[in-house]
Amino acid sequence: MGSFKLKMLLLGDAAVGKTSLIKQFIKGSFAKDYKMTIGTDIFTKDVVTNEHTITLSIWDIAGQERFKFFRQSFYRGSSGAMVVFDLTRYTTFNPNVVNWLKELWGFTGRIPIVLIGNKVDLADLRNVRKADVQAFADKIPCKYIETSAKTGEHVDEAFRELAMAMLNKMLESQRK
Ligand code: G3D
Ligand code: MG
Repeated sequence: MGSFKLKMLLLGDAAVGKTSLIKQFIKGSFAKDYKMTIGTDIFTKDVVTNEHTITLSIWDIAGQERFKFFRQSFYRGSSGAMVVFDLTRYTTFNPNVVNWLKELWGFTGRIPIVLIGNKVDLADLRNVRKADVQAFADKIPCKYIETSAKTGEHVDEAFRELAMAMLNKMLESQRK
């Protein structure tokens, strides 16, 4: 049984649902810290597996989506990221997911990501085809999950998936 503390980020355009996803995931059980200087909220939650406890330090870009200048210290030391887009607004997926990925990996190298199509509950307003996103995710490659921060659908799974990917990558690099 091991305990690990890992930093993860939520990236994506304004209003795609990053903060809502975090709030849905952590519900009552959170500690929140605010880094005023860099405009970032930090939340903490444990993910428990059969073998390990992973304490996630979850960094929310918190309204600084347009200010690249602030983001160097945001990215530093992170082990993984959720890249979130809004299923009702196509440009938040294409081209903007690629832009977020380039910026992220430019700072961190190729850390694990999970791609999130959020607001799946708004079925009538949907503007992005699942097959198109899946084809994109297969190329990267990364896991693609459709969530609703409103109903909670697949939200826990998304965070667990990323936590496991980050842990596996860390354990792998320790073995080398
Ligand atoms: P951000 O942190 O990425 O900027 P927010 O996004 O979490 O602030 O969410 C932006 C708006 O989208 C919010 O609406 C929020 O309630 C809504 N939203 C987030 N996720 C979902 C979802 O899965 N389904 C639906 N239907 N709405 C969602 P308001 O009106 O408060 O600005
Ligand atoms: Mg936000």
